[in-house]
Amino acid sequence: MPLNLLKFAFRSDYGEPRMFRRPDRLREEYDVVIIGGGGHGLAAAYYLAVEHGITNVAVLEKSYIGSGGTGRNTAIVRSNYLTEEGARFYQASVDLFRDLSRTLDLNLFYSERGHFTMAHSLASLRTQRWRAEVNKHLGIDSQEVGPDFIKEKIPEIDLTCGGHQPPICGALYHPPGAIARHDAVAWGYARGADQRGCEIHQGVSVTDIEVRDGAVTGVHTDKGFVKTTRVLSAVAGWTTHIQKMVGLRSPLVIHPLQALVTEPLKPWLNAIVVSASLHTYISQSSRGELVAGASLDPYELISMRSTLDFAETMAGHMMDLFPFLGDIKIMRQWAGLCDMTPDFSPIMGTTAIDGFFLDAGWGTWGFKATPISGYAMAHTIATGDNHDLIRPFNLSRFSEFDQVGEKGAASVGH
Ligand code: PYC
Repeated sequence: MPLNLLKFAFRSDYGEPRMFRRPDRLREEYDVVIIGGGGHGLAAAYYLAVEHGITNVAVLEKSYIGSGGTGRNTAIVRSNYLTEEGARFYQASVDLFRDLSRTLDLNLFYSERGHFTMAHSLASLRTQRWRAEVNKHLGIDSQEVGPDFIKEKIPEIDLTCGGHQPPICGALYHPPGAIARHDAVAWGYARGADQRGCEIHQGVSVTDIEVRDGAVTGVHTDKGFVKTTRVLSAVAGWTTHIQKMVGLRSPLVIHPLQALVTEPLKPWLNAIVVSASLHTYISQSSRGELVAGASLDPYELISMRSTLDFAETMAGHMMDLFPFLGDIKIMRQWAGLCDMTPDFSPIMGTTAIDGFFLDAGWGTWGFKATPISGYAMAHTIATGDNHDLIRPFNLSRFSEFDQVGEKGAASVGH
């Protein structure tokens, strides 16, 4: 072993640059406190600094950054949504993602693969056609394709599903569909926010939020109280816990969502394959692993345990689509928490509590929205006015009967 490496291994203080600083204590007061150090919270901090010059910002993360939904999703990025509001919003995210490695000066392994939503019935094909038409109307690259096209692009697929499932009769094809290195997105935003003066505090739990006369005045944490008049909650599966601290109600329910990766294989799958009927999505990561996920666990639960039942069902569906995977080993499986809304759209923006902002309702669709949610929430916090792109997603839509129904495009049937 080279001497320098040996010396490095035995050093007690590592001289290597860290991605971001670790401040040892909280300040007395911040202009903005962001609860949740996932991609969304960190992106909001980054854009508050970059776009609005607001740098007296604390991101409070009870665990380590990216330990929640950011590190637990299957890293799919797409904008082939069913509603105009949704498609426009997610397309703005794709636009930011495309240049994000350069923006953050960090390789995010952003890789456009083409995204197929397979239909196994005429009813499903009709939904895919509907999505394609909405997308085209907004200039988003999506089209309905037939079995020959699918087979040409993905020669390994068994369109008959081995006779175990209804055969694939067509698909929604969305060429910009991409995957990215999800942890790196969190690290990149964290580093960018930190370099501009924002503070990232890991291992700090928020225990309460102080509200006086309908306005936020501070945040209680297990490391002390901090004054602030603006709080963003960006905690996905923990939103129902935080919203109670300010007395807000929302229609969110929390379900686990499970996923797995296989052992690495030589590259063979260049597309992202989703089957809405099998509740299955599969892609191949830059490391060669197949990353696959299912629909929500069918019960409300705040727990991130994995189940054998999921692994068995998932393996079966992977083999329905790609029978030769029968000998491949599953390496890891995990679960994340999904804060589900009744209309399968997020909840974003201002609330009835002055200075309390919500970035929630990310269900199974949060990772792809990371850049634009950060951008739009930063605008909303800085100006006090909801960014145009997120106006349709305000919490008030549930009391005003103005929901944005995205169930047909939320990746897999739920
Ligand atoms: O919305 O693309 C998506 C997705 C993939 C996995 C879960 N949701």
